[in-house]
Amino acid sequence: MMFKLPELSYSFDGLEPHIDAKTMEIHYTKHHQGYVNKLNKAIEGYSDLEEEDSIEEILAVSSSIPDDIKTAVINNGGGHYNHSLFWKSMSPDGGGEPKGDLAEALKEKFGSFNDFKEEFNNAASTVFGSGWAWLVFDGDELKVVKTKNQDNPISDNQKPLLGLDVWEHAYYLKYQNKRPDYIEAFWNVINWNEIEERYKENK
Ligand code: MN3
Repeated sequence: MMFKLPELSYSFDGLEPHIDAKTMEIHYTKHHQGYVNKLNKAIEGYSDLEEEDSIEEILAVSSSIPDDIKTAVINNGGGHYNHSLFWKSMSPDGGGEPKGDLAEALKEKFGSFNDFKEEFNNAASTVFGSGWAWLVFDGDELKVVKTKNQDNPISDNQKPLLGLDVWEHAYYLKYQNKRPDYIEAFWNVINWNEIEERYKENK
């Protein structure tokens, strides 16, 4: 199969003023599309990989990726996976706090929603250079972790529930060097319904 850009469920200006339309447009049509194109090019002719149903399956067993294309597949496949999850993690109706089981689990693990938010913000603001901050399941434990570049928790046998892109391309047009302002804005658009679903599916 050829990998494709997933459809967005909102318009480029749907997350304004928190995520600006120009950043969304470039991020989706140039950066994410670029990862998809390079991923497809990398696996061309590698029939085992071309026949995989999902990028998750490829990333989960990265030891089986041929050495000559491993870096390209991890970088661009990770880029494709991470951004696909990121777009779905945001919504024009987002923000607020999670409900139900996820809310309880966050409280149990971190003390309170605000304590979780503080730990996540700390991870996001201390990624050196380009990378991501995540809320993941590690076994049956919730954890905040960070990854470099387009690395993904799946490759560490963790299940990502929420991820924040802190590459400069994700915020520089609007926030310039002020990454903490972008991180704070993200909380206004988090699609907790989606994260709660992911929590239930992976629990
Ligand atoms: Mn990005």
